[in-house]
This record gives sequence, C-alpha cells and structure tokens, in this order.
Amino acid sequence: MKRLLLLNGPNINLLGKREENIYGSFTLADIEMELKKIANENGFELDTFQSNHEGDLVDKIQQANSKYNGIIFNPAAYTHTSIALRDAILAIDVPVIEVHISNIHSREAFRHQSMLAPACAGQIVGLGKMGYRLACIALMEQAKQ
Ligand code: CA2
Repeated sequence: MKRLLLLNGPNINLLGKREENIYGSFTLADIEMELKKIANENGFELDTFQSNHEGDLVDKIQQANSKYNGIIFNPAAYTHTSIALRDAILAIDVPVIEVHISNIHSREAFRHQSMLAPACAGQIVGLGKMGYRLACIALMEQAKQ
C-alpha cells in the first residue's frame, strides 16, 4: 500500500480558533479528514502528525524514508528559520511539497523567504486549505509513475 504523510508545524493546531481573517475558519481536523478521504479514494493511506517542536518534526522526516511515498508539509513559522528541517528533507528520498495556507509573499518581509523550499519538490502558497488538496493530488500522481 502506498502511503502519504501530512505534516504540520507549530500553531497549526490553533486553526479555526484564532486569526480566522488570515487562515480561514476550518480546523486542522477538517484538513486531516479531507486529505485522508482523498487519499483513500485513490488507494493510498495517509498518516497525520502535527507538532509545535522542531526536533519532533525532524524525527518524523528522518523516519519517513522507508515508510512514505510523499510528504505534504506546512512547516509554519519554522519555514523561515529552520536549517535543521531543510537538512532533514535533503537527507531523505521522499518528495516533500511545502504548503502555506496564506500567501507568504504578500505578508511581512520575514515570511517571504523559505529555508525549506530549495529542498522541496514544490511549494504551494496562498490557496487556503485547497493547497493541501493540490499537494496531495500531485504526490499521488508522482507515486503512481
Ligand atoms: O500560511 C501558512 O500556512 C503559514 O505556514 C502559517 C504560519 C506562519 O508562520 C507562516 O509564515 C505561514 C503560522 C501558523 C499559525 O497558525 C495559526 C492559526 C490560528 C491562530 C493562530 C495561528
């Protein structure tokens, strides 16, 4: 069975509870349910993991190598700071698609740069929760080839 991992970084567990003007009114549980459904309909399993801790995310990425065919990853604020996450992504053979709910390029200057994007197969920004869906579809297409 082919498997995908949906990985979310710090504060994404707060979705739907605050800052709805920026991030929308949907919750992390909504996104997780939606992606599991899309994956299952296409014959894939999808695991989910959210953490507020950088090292836990590094561990999860390191362990992904033999387990997953692709990772959908919103690294949240670690996007802009984490060389550790970038190195972890570079250390695995699994394609990672970076997803941001908001358009990081239309926000504060410190959000314009991603430490992780150069290590990723692709990046989707500014499309709300649809971005997760598109990343999931892209990774399933790649895994079938
Ligand atoms: O747009 C995105 O998906 C971000 O990855 C979200 C991060 C932010 O640091 C990135 O620059 C862009 C922040 C996630 C915080 O999520 C919250 C949700 C509800 C309430 C408060 C924070």
